[in-house]
Order: sequence, then C-alpha cells, then structure tokens
Amino acid sequence: MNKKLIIATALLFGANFAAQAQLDLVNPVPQQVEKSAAASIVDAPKAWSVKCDAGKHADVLNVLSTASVKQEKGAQFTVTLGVKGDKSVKKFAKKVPAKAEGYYLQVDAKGAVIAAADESGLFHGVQTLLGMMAKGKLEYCQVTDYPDVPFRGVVEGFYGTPWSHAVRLDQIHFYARNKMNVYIYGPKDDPWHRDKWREAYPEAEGKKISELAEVAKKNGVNFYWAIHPGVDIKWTDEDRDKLVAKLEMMYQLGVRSFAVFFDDIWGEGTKADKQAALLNYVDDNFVQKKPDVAPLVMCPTEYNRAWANDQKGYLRTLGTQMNKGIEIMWTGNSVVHCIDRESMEWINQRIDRKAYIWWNFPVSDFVRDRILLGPAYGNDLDIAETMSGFVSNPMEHAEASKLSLYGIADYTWNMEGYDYKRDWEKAIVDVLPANAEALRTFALYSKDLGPNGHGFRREEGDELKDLAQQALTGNVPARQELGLRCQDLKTAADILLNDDTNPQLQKELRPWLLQAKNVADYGMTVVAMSEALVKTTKAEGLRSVEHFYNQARSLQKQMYELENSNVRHPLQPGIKVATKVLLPTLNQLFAQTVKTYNEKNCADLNPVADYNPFRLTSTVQQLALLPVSVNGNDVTVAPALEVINWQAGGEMVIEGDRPIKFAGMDFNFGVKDVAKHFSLELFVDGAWKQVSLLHYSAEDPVIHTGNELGGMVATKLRITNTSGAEQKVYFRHFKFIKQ
Ligand code: LOG
Repeated sequence: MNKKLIIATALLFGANFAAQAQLDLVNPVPQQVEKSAAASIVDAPKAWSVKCDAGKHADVLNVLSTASVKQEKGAQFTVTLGVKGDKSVKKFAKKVPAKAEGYYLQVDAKGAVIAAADESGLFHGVQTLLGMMAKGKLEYCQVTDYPDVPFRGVVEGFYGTPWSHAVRLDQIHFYARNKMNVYIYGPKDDPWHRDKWREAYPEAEGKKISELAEVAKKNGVNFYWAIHPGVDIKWTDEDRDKLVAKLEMMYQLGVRSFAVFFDDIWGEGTKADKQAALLNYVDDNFVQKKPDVAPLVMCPTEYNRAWANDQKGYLRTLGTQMNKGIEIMWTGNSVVHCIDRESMEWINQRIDRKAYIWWNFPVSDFVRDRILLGPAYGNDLDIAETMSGFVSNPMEHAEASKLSLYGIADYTWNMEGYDYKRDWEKAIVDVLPANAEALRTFALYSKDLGPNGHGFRREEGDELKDLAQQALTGNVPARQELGLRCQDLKTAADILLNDDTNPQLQKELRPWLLQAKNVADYGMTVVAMSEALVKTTKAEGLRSVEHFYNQARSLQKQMYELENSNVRHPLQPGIKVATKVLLPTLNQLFAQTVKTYNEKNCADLNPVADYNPFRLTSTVQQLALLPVSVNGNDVTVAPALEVINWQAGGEMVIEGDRPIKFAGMDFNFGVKDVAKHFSLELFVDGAWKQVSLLHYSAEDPVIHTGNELGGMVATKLRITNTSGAEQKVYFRHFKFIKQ
C-alpha cells in the first residue's frame, strides 16, 4: 500500500478507534501502519515468551524486559525478534524495510514479531511495542517503520548550569523511547569540555561520563563527547597531540563517538584550513584507526548564514578540505532560526555534504527569564533528504525541554507526517500524565521568548486574542471569561506546585509557577476592578475600585519583587510569564479602568502599569535587538553569548524618555585592555560629551567610568568603536546606575 492510502485508511479507522488506538500512543508516529479491519485492541498478555537467536541482542532483550509483562518460557503469547540474517525472523526477511534503523513489527493474537534491518532498528521496534502497551493494551497491526533523518537527537550545548548526572541518565531513556539516536555532550560550562580541554576529567567526573556512554549504548543511543578547543588552541603538533590524547582518554572511559566544536570564538582558532587539517588528522589517526568509533561531527565557527563571510570562503574551505565523512553542524540562517529548503541548499552547496542541523530551540540561555514550554514548529516538512542530522539544543531545564523534544523526535523521524500541535498535546500527557491539564494550561502562557538579541519569537496566547479584544471593548461576559482564564492559570500553578509525580519538572518550573500565580491574581483583581467601576450602585469597602487598585499595585510590586528575589537563577534577569498576550491585555484593562475612574471621580490614580523608559538602538547588528531592563536604579542590557563583530564606527545608544542622572556604570566586553578602542559619550544640553573609560587592572576585562560620571545628567549615552578597525568582543554585561 502506498503511504497516502495508508494514511487515508488510518484516518478511516481513526474515526472508530481514535479514543483507544494504542498505536496513537507511540512517538514518533510510525511511517506505515496497517490495522486489521476488525476491532483489534486487546488486553496485553500477563506473560510472554521471548524468542531470538541464541546469544544475540542482549541489550535489546534487556530493554524488552522493562515491560510490565512477565517473561515465561512456554507462555502462549510469543515475542520473536531478530535482525536480517537471524534464523528467528527468516520468514519475515522480505518485510523488513531496506533502510538503516528500519524494522517491521507485526502483532496478532499469537504474538509479536520484530524483524529489523539492524540492531538500532530492533531497539526501535521494541520501543514501538512497549509504547503501544503504555496503557496495558495491545493493538493488532503491522508496522513498517524507519527514520527520515539519519542522526536525530539532542546536543547539550547551552551556556549555563550543565545538566546533572541523574537528569542525563533520564534523558537518555527518553531519547531511546522516542527513537532519537544521538546525545551530544557539549555543555559550554563544563570546564573539561572547553577551558580545560587539554586536561583529564577528575576521576569522579570521568566515572559519570563512562556511565553515560554505557547507559546510552545499552539503550541504542550514541553518546558523543564534544571538545571545544578553539578559545586558545595553537596550531602546533603539541596541541594537536594533546587533543588526540584527550580523545583517547575519553575513549578509555568508554566514549565511542566524538565531536569537535569551534563556535563562539575568534582569533587563531577560527582558521578554516587549520580546523580542517586538525579534523582530518583526528579522523585519519584516531577515528579510522578504531573500528568502533562513529564518524566525527564538527561545529564550525561560521555556523550560520548571517555570520558566513562568503568572500573569505571559510565554509568552502571546510567543504573542500575536510574529509567527506566528517559531519558539519549548522544552525540555519542565523544563530536561532527555523530551517527551510532554500537555506539547506545554500549551505550544502558550500560544505559539499549534507549539513547536520543544530537547532537552537528550546534553548533559553539567552532568555533566562523564560521557560519555553511551547511546541517545536516552523521547520520545513520536506527537507529530510537535505540533512544528515538534526539535533536540538535544549534548555538547562531538562525535564521541561521534553515538551518540545518529543515533537523534534517525531519531526526528524517522520517529517511529512509531522503535526506539532498533536505532538504537543501528546508530549504534555507523556511528561506529566497525573496533571496534564494543569501543565497544559500553564504551558499556554510560557511559550514566547520575549524581545531578544536573536529576534526569535514564538506564538503565545493566540487562543486568547479574540477574548482579549472583546474584554477591552467593554464586553462584560468576555471580561468575566478573562477573569476565569486567570483563575485557571492560578489553579494550574497551584496544582503543579504540589505535584509530586515529577519532582524534577516541579523544581524547574517553580519560579515561573510562583510568577504565574502573581499574574493570575493580578488578572482577577483587574477584572474585579473593572467590574466595580460599572456596578450600578457604587461598590463600597474592599470591593471598591480604590481597593482593587491598591491590590493590583501590590501585585505588580510582588511580581517585580519575585523577579529580583532568590527564587530566580543567579544569571537570570527576571521571571517572565504570559508576556505576549495575557499580561499586556491585563495592563491595558488596568489602564483603561483607572483612566475612566479618574475621569468620573476627578481622581488621580496612576494608570501606568508597565513602563520602561529606556530604548536601545545600535548600528551593530548583533546588539540592535538586545532588550534593556530596569531593576531599581540599575539599568541593564541583556548579555549576548556569541562573538560580537563590532564594526569600526559602530555605535550603541541608550536613550531615556527624560533626563537621567547617572551614578555609575560598568560593562564587560570579555577582552583585556579593550577600553581604549571605545568611546563613551553622554548627551548633555544638546551636545555629546566624552566620558573616559578605564579598566580596574590590566588583567580585568571589566570597564568602568571615572568619577566625572557621578551626578551627570543626560538624555542618552553612546558607545562607539573609535579604533578604526572591527573589534571582536563578547557582550558579557552592560549596566549603568541612575540616581
Ligand atoms: C552557541 C550555543 C548557545 C546558542 C544559543 C551554537 C552553535 N553555539 O550564540 O552554545 O546555546 O547559541 O544561545 C550559541 O549555537 N551561540
């Protein structure tokens, strides 16, 4: 049967069986499914006997033994498994798809057969069987299945607190269940990955890596260990040998797959010909010498199109000079971007191979005030054959990341059939079956990234827009419904705060759950205030507009205080929830109500709910979108993580909507002795006035201003690269203090 027909058949059956179809529980969605016409969902057997060629497939059998079904010799229901060539599945050889990782699964009254193209396929077939049995039932069917993209999974490649060991072990099981075959270990803040790349792991840390490699292998996942030598590598034999020696140490620890990253660096380490030569050396003298090591993966320095300097030909050099078996990673048209066909063609042509996608979603290291719980969408659905791999860079919140990883597993396995909305619903149930409804409600308000340096935004609150519109035009039922939605959010947050079925998730969500409660309370208060305003008899006492106004003000303050309390991550500038539609709607309703009240009662309540007097503009492209936030007297520009190419004459301006009285200022461009290349000016009385910039010491990259700044009054400030040449800097922090 062709694919379309099968889908049509599945849809027909879907109408009958949708509520209970056990195959619907399986993720990723299998490529081809045939179900028997008769009702075919039965209770799973209490026991089964397992058959396969003697002495084979120990790891797969081990995974199978995690099923709730007992294994019993002689049990009537049999599970027969094997790979092509095995005696056990000889009869089914023709049914096995001729694709890497493919498998054929058949379930009927007598038993289940899994016949696979290779060992990976066998793992996947077992996962499909276990997955469909998640609710204690079996479905008679024939499944022919295989992945669209060869390498699928996760790159732990973010800045911030690396995942814990326990979390990583759990993730590996999650990848296995969802047929992801790659976990690349490359957390930026693991010292032995980057800064101390030449050094061995201390014994205790090394042991953990060994365990990860071992558990991954047992579950059919390739554990890649990545090294990040570019910050200070010298292109000498000595450093080359040190790098190979480190990989050898990792090999001794049990690692069999390796990656080399050159992202977010500048200087000597960025040279394409040197990188290619190093990678070729590692490939020829290490990878190829060991029969059990997977093909190398490398992340280039120009890893996205916005940074690719086509004239200098960095990517073409890699493409022509680097061994063809080495995979090259790519984040798309910019650092954080969805992937489309045109951009795949662009990169593949340059690197002379299929790009290996590093998708920067749901990573939140550049928006640490957010938790990203929305679905994974936006990538083209017809580009499977243009890529060799697709891995997601997730959040440092591992459990919460599963909501999108679940979809990414499906997207990369069965791309054309991908339905991100369906998968998001399934993922929620998968991650928190006990409180799925609460998680779903909370997640509705935790999708967008807010303004950020990469300009990458996500849908949030579309389902609320009509209601919001009506509530703001005075529709009473709509306003009441808005209040109820806020109540739902509070209910959801409270339930999740008390959920003990997934403690890791609860721990990760906690700051945002607390903030969601504030937002929800604020919403209910604002709705109550707007109702008090239109009551025919004037509401008295605590039900008066003034009291609700005071309550709303108090809640605004509580939100603000929570953002700056110790609940938040140390590097996180705040805790933001519901900022795309709900909170702005509530703020508008607040302002509207207060203004009408003031007019009617000659009162003077302050209608401003959310106000940021500062605006950043910049001719340096990478700085132009960075948000400015105010915390008390501190005015901070969000940091950027990548290398900033600050062109000669490029400037960054921060402007207030009224004169600012300055108390002090400091910033860190991550480079020693760089202050001399920049000038700081303040706009005082209609003219720019220069203020000197100093380092605390020759070793300290932090830049500050002299005493002259204290007490100066200006409407804007400007920082310019006056060196006459491009400056490569990091934008680690930028702050001024007002009086
Ligand atoms: C880093 C990555 C980081 C991500 C998002 C790559 C290849 N490198 O800007 O470590 O998590 O962006 O902030 C990156 O994406 N640099």
